[in-house]
Amino acid sequence: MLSVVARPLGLGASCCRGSRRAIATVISGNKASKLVRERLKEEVEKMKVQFCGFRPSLVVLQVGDRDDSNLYISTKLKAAAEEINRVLCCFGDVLQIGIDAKHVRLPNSATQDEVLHSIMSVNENQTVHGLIVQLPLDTVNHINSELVTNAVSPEKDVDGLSCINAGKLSRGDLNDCFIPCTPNGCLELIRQTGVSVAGKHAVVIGRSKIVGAPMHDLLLWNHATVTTCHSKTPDLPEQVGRADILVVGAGRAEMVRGGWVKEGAVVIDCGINYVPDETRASGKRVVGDVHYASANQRAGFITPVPGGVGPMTVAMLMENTVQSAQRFLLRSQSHG
Ligand code: NAP
Ligand code: LUD
Repeated sequence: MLSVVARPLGLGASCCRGSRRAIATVISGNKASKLVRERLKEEVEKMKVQFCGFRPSLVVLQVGDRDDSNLYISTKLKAAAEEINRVLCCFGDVLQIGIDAKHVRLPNSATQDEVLHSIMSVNENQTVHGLIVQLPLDTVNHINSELVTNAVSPEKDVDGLSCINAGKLSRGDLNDCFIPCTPNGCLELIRQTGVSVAGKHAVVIGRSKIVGAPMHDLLLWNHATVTTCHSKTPDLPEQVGRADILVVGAGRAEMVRGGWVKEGAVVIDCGINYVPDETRASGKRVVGDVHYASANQRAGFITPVPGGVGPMTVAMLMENTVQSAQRFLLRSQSHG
């Protein structure tokens, strides 16, 4: 069995050895996501046998051609696709689950009506179980992204971004909604530490619809006491210092300094920020919202960037798609 934490549990919590501090245990999103994807592969194989070749199906709708969206979408498609021939497989160690994933790309000149029309046609297609609209929309027109996200049928909204699913999550109806992939991935990483959420003080930085707000709800309904911080929070270091569990999704490169972090805390860094780096061929590198080198001197557990939350977002999209297909099968059975 793969361990997703880089040191045995129990050694993870920060402790002092003489005057030298122990560094935090790294929670590997790469390893945790592999475990999830392996489990899903088995579930999809079972569905295929039991329901005569049935396969969960996902559509990823993109408007425009942003480089970052292209990268994230290609990771999602690779994780989903059925492995036809292991020898011909060119996706390195990407483990493929057997979800039938389709990428629909509209040009950046597409109008709001055209985007809505595409969504409606996927909503009506009974062979598709999951639909996501990759954000942000890259468009030359004015498109209301709230309207677009809410046009996705709640039964196919495997991103969990429609107001129906978000409302259910905020009320604690966790078993009757799709939980947004990034917060769900963060919770899974927290679980991997062995630290229980119930009764802990959790601090979330950010209140976006895709990360901060659903993370707050998910931690709350897993019985943490939650403080959510944002750009108008006047005493961010103080708030961070109270966190047993800290989840950061601010989009500010290395903003959270190690000195703010409570000793032994679980630190989950959602940030994906590209900073200039002349030592790299690409001229840039990716860093999180947490200053890793100083935070890992105080945290008990910490996620790296890359290789932390990002891969879990992808794994949780696969999980929601398989769940949606299972619900679809249950509904069709109960309708005779
Ligand atoms: P967003 O929509 O820009 O929201 C950022 C949030 O952070 C806002 O609520 C904002 O407050 C708050 N914030 C900004 N600056 C702050 C500051 N100085 N102090 C305290 N709060 C501050 O971004 P997002 O979509 O949530 O994404 C956040 C980060 O996570 C980005 O780096 C993004 O790339 C990354 N991300 C990663 C994944 C993944 O899978 N790893 C998934 C999604 C996002 P206000 O509300 O007051 O403006
Ligand atoms: N929109 C997302 N927009 C952006 N990182 C992702 C993401 C994979 N509707 C909708 O997929 O869930 C979404 N739904 N998002 N994101 C960000 C957000 C969306 C971010 C990172 C990764 C998906 C990922 O695989 C890798 C890592 O962190 O190790 C590589 C990072 C790198 O650039 O090197």
